[in-house]
Amino acid sequence: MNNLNLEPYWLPFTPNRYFKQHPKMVVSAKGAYYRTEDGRELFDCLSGMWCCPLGHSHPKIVEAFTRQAETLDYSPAFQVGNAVTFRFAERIAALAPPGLDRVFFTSSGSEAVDTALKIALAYHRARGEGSRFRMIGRERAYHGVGFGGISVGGMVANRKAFATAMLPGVDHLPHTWNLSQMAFSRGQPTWGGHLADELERLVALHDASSIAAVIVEPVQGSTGVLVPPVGYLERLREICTKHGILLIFDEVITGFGRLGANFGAQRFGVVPDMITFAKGVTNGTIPMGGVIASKDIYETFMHIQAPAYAVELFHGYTYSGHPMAAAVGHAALDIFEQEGLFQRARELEPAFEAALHALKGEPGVIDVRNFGLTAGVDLEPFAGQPGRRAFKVFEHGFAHDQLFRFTADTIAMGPPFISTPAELERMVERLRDAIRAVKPD
Ligand code: PXG
Ligand code: PLP
Repeated sequence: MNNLNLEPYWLPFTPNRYFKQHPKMVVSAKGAYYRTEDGRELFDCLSGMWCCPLGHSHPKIVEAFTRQAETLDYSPAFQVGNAVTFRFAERIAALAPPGLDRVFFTSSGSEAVDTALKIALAYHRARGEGSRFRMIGRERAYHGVGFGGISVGGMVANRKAFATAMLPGVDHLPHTWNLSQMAFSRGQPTWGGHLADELERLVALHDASSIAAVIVEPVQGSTGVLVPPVGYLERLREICTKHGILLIFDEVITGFGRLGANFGAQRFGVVPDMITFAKGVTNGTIPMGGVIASKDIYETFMHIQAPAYAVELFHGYTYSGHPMAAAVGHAALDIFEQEGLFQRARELEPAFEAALHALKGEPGVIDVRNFGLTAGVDLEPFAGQPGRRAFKVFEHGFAHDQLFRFTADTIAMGPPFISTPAELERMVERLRDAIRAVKPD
């Protein structure tokens, strides 16, 4: 690859100048490992970017992919259907909590979020409550990079350059992380459930009649795995119900077994009005996302005052319900089911938790959080060098056969469900080595 031209490709969410000086390249992947150019195997500590829980190149997925490509590689998304996609919607609906059983497909999580926000607006309008236009997001949320997603999102770097183009009328709940109250919590923190009452404050400020939806990740993933305090999601549900506000769970990371249940909704026992999903639905092999809406939402659209030949929702993508993605998704669901992998994720959780919390006391480790097969390890930033410490841990890991993921000075972990306890143990030990090794510039 010495003569590879690195210039034309503009990498997403990557320091392009640094990368092109110090490229990190992988050439293939199998199971829970990537192979590097120099022939080393890297353990996939974040399951790709949270999207490959079954590992890479699973033979059943390769087979489904090939068969579908030979049978029906594409079919128009609008006005035409195919059985592979209809059956896939049925299977996704069956995995969702009762009452959530209508599936709209997109190609990514960002599109899923924008779709859910648009459904919320159009739903209220169809019910004669068009005054409900406000969206409530949360600080430290990641809802993708569409204009809707960055508006309800809570990451300043993703917002500041685009401030003039945000959705109008968006407000934010406070995030729930508090170092002094919950450092080194295992599972859900016991402090912080009361922070959901901030929603009542926003309702009092804006009036319920102007609020369309609240969107939250059950566990905030991208900003370092922030686990909801005990009682928090339940309280959000109560307040939304009381005021006729739709509750959207963005389960792009937490869906499809990551929390040891079908969705976070089931693990937490809280049922939203819509769930957004992506990533694990196809094991990351083909891009796919979507929205699972309640039957009530769907039926509202089916009862609009218009003839049956009129389109009910003016929204959709060229690749909505792509048959290749649906076929691969069927194979992924088959494997999840046949190998009991959501259950396995749940079973791996205690050992994963114990190994990670044993990092307490290592240099600069100020917090460890975990839930399901997700975890965040916070490092004290090097003085005057925010983000540098975690970046160096990432580079140390790359040199020592672990593909870590970092955000600011947090290391995020989300290993494949097929990981063995020994692999999880080794991943954490390599993290320990890296944390001990890195020094300020
Ligand atoms: N919602 C949530 C909750 C997400 O985590 C998106 C929406 C957007 O999905 P797409 O498919 O448009 O990227 C996400 C994506 C990380 C990481 O390292 C997380 C995401 C993407 C890339 C990296 O935590 N989450
Ligand atoms: N831009 C142009 C010019 C298009 O014709 C289309 C779709 O037909 C799009 C954007 C949207 O693309 P997609 O449906 O893949 O989101």
